[in-house]
Amino acid sequence: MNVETPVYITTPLYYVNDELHIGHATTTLYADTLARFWRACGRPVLFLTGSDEHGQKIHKAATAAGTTPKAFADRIVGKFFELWERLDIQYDIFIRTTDDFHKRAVQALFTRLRDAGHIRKDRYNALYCVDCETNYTEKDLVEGKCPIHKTTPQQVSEENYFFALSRFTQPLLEHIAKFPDCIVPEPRRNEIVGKLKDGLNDISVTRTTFDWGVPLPWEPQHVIWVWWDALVNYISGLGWPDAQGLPTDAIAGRSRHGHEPVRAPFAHWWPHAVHLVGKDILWHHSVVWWSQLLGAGVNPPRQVFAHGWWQVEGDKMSKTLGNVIRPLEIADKYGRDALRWHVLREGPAKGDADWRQAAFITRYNADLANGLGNLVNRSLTMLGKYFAGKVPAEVAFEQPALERARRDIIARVNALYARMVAAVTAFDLDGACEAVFELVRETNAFVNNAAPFKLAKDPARANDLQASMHTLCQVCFVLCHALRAFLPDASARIADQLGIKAEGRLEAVLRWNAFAPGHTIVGPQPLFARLETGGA
Ligand code: ME8
Repeated sequence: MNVETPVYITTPLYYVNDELHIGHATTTLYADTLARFWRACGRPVLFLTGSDEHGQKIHKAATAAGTTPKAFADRIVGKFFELWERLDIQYDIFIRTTDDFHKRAVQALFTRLRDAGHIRKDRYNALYCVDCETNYTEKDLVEGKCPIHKTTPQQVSEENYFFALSRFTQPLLEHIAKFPDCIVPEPRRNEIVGKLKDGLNDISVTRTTFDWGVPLPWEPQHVIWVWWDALVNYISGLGWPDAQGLPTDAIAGRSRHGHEPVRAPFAHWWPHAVHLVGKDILWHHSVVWWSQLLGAGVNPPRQVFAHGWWQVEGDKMSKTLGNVIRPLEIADKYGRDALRWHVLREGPAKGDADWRQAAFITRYNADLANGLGNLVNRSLTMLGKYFAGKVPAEVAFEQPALERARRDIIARVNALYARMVAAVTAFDLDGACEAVFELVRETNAFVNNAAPFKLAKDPARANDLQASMHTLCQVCFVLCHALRAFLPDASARIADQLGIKAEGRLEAVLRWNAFAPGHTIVGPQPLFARLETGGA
């Protein structure tokens, strides 16, 4: 991976019909971790998220709440902002589909598609699931019900505008053949290819039965289908159709990365776009979206990564079952790093996953309390005791077995950067975490074997004590940097204890001896308190 190549990372725009749950937080945490990791590598990153505010689903929720869709959206979006702030999600752009610049881009895209001859008027007879905001054919239904929501779809018959989706079957198959990693992981690509081979039907892309949406420029009694509108955010957020990019004042104040995004030309980011989505909306993000783009003469994004779904203790997560996991409740109780860690390590990146409280506690105790927390704490405590908190100079062990163990640790540290980059490039965030935790476990075993607390009692072993403590200092330093994207709070706290700043390119700091001898640390503070097993 060339870290000079920019990357434009996006999450779905979540619907504002309800508050967000762990599923939404998962996609966003994956995106935030990718963004932080690549930034730490020095790669130019643009991270976009936002809210999907139009369509029947929002209209219905607002009506039920006795308010207007816009007032309803404003209220729920406020909760999105609060959630992302409290989880410290560092996006550059938060886009709302009710933003004027977005609506103009949707209209411009639609007009282009009409001008290119891909739009026609026709009668629309369909089965529409409001929860998916998607129409189905009889064949798609399972026992007459929506395959995702298991509800009976509406029968709809209107005269609408249609998009000639069927024309794009072949171009899409060719695109996927040419860029095999454009849909990852591979089984998801195969699903899409399989469906494409069955052929595509044209789709209805406007509605006249309600008005909460972007009006068609030439026939405003039609509103544009909510998906057709929402997907455009990925380019409207870059200022499209203006090739110069989004004016910085368009989303003033809506950035959490400490600065307003710099205006960059569309061509700077778009070829490097990576959409993160759940498997439920992969179809929309590949087939529907890419056809829209191809029809308008814009290239598809670089990649779509589609993860699986969370279940909860073996059941579907649903309000009816009362088992919805709320990310803030977890973060408030255990800390946001603990939440993030569980998502990264046990989450549905490769397939579906099950959120289990017992697994949460086990993972937390093993990795965070007994693994990382214990290692850093005992290392820094011993450094304080034996070297007055000062990083000692490097010496080799006199004892051969310990010297071999030290050399293994050095090799692991020096290989870490390349391993992490390879894992993150493959969206294997769990693999990147595991690479770091192999170092944690190996070093904890090293502490037990070298036993600096015993060496300290024997003046003849002063050299080996120094070798042990030099090793532990280097490892703590490397862990602090390696975890910047994965456990940001713990990383910052380790940095405070070490008396360093968690900054600088990872390639330069994930190296043996990057922690200078002679530096005096601040001192240890507990990182993660152990949780009682079985305790809530
Ligand atoms: O689909 N497990 O928004 P949405 C894991 N507005 N991830 C889950 C999940 C679960 N149980 N439930 C939801 C929409 N997600 C559209 C998107 S984009 C232009 C428009 C996550 O609020 C996952 O990312 O229904 C899924 O794709 C997304 O939330 C759906 O969010």
